[in-house]
Amino acid sequence: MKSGTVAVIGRANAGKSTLVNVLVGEKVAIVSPKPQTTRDRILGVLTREDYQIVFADTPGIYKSRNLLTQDMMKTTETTSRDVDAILYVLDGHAGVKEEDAQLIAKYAALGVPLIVALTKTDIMPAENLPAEVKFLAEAGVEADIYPVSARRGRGLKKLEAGIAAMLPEGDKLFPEDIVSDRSERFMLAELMREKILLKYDEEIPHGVAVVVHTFRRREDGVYEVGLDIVCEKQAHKAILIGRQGRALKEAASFARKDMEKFLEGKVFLTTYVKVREDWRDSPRLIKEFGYGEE
Ligand SMILES: Nc1nc2c(ncn2[C@@H]2O[C@H](COP(=O)(O)OP(=O)(O)O)[C@@H](O)[C@H]2O)c(=O)[nH]1
Ligand SMILES: [Mg+2]
Repeated sequence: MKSGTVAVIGRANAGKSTLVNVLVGEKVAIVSPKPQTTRDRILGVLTREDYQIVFADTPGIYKSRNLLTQDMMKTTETTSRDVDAILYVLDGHAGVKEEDAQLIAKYAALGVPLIVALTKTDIMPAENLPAEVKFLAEAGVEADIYPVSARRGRGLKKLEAGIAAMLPEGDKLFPEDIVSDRSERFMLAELMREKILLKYDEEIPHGVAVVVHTFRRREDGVYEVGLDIVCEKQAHKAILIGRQGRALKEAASFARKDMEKFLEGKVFLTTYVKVREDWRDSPRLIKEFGYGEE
């Protein structure tokens, strides 16, 4: 049996969380077209007969602006130092740049095996692929490169085999029925944050924290989920809620549907919007809302 932890590293929006979700076969991390979607390290576990891969999805590589993004970058750095292997995710659609080769070299120098997944090949002209691979080789990247499309499910088997081959011999780290190290409460908060990321312009979701204050199952089987949606400014609160509460109602309704799928039961969802000025620069509030380093 081979088993080990694999840090999933790469630039913001490269497609790391999407790739982890399809490899694990379940949604363990939320996904959106905006950067700063993943705020914490999330473990996604893939168990097969002869190996177990524990993916550590990370917030990725950031230029830090506030304490929250600094914490997120720190999470990525500490995760990359404490694993058996690194999966570096490149966005094939955005195109590979000199900076990518430098980042790959930096993580390869940490001394654990590293492979590269070049993802989003479904939205990348096929003829670009050899050129991107050649560019990386000429920039000194020695790692194996696996072209994949998480969305279309292409190249995943080969990538999985490549990852498994990097792992050391060892017993399972998690029981085989576990897919994530995160609680149901965490996932409920994240599903709400995902819908906020999808619905509002960037400056709103980046300043939003979602906190679960109520989560219980009633006698009739319905789950009661109560969320605080914390934002940074009164003006943001007004935008979040929208005219006659319509905007929030719509986002919450999408979130509720996903929560019902996740919990496999009916959900009664209530949301309340609060303002906490500049919480992203407050170590106490970042911790209270459950983000950042443990
Ligand atoms: N077309 C396409 N889009 C993808 C693929 N993988 C991810 N995406 C999109 O890229 C965006 C960023 O994905 P996400 O997984 O959140 O990136 P992360 O920030 O690296 O975790 C989302 O809009 C995804 O739907 C893929 O294989 N093909
Ligand atoms: Mg992510």
